Amino acid sequence: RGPMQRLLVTGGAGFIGSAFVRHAVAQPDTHVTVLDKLTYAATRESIADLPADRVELVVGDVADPGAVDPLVAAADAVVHFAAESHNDNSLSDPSPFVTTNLVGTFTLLEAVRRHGTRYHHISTDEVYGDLELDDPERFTEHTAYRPSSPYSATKAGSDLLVRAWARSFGIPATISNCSNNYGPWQHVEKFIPRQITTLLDGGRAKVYGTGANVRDWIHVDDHSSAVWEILQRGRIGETYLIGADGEQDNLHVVRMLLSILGKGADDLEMVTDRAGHDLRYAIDPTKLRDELGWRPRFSDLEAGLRDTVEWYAAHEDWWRPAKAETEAAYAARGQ
Ligand code: NAD
Ligand code: TDX
Repeated sequence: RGPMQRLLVTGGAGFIGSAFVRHAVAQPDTHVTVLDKLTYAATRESIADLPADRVELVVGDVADPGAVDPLVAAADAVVHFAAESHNDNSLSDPSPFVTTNLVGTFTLLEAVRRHGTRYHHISTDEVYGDLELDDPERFTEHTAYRPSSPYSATKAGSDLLVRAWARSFGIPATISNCSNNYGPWQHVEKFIPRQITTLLDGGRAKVYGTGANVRDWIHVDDHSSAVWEILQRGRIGETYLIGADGEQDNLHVVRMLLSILGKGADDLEMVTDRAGHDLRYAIDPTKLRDELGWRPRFSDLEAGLRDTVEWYAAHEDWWRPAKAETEAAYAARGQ
């Protein structure tokens, strides 16, 4: 066995970052330091049960060079998940998106440049804008950037910073752009947890617009395994798209949740649409599959949703405190 691999995982107390930390710690000879600001979106509990000699939490801001530099210096690799992640929030107040997603990434890249550290950048398919419903093409590594929202524009900008730092300064970087994640520990502001918890509370599902918008769903554990493969075996300088052939329109997802929860097919309401709402995302994951042999474990969305519904039903103590405030913000916007 080689020496312990020391990972710095930013945003490792968030939904996807914490799933990746749990995945990484399950691999031999890996030590993880999490750098997380513990915003409203973080949950310490999601990584609290992991062995203390394998995981350390440092509370701090990725946009703070004083916090970032020594941690990057001590790491063999950085995996950068930390971000402001919710589109609707970026429409109400874009400011923290610019600071965290752009200045935060810049701060990490400068530290990576000083220390020559391996860097993996976590991004989203939203950087490519949206597709028509009947477009036979899906997003690939060659699709042009065309972000729509303040959130996706800051993610697109952060990807471009990584590409420029790789080309101009030769930092050893990879990027992944993943589709919509679902699974345990996702904040109740997001689509699937919002519907599950509203329905558990006896309310009606809230569908933006007509519900025709399509998202390409992937289980968060499949995202983690893909990032792990790219980190270990991806080619430096490359971008990989991560997706699991999970396209569904929002109305269909809501109807699956209604059926799983034993509700009527019409226990839903159409609410005010999101401004600039992207119509469809779809990932072509061919490169990731062919080059790295990665395959998703969760290929049945309905089965994955069943597990997720069960998880939320069993973890009300966790989501309950955030629910009322989140719904109040939605209600103020007619959503
Ligand atoms: P999340 O909002 O659940 O978690 C974000 C985490 O980052 C939180 O723990 C938060 O405290 C931390 N954070 C925020 N600002 C910080 C700062 N300035 N310094 C340090 N930590 C900070 O987000 P998520 O859904 O887990 O998304 C994680 C990453 O994956 C993001 O980069 C996001 O763009 C990307 N992504 C998300 C999805 C999705 O479906 N959720 C899909 C593709 C890509
Ligand atoms: O109540 C709702 N009703 C509804 O119809 C909410 C919260 C959302 N929606 C719709 C909007 C989208 O079409 O559901 C879809 C999914 O919405 P979100 O969960 O807000 O996700 P999305 O905007 O697609 O972005 C997500 O995937 C890409 C993540 O939040 C991003 O971080 C990631 O980059």
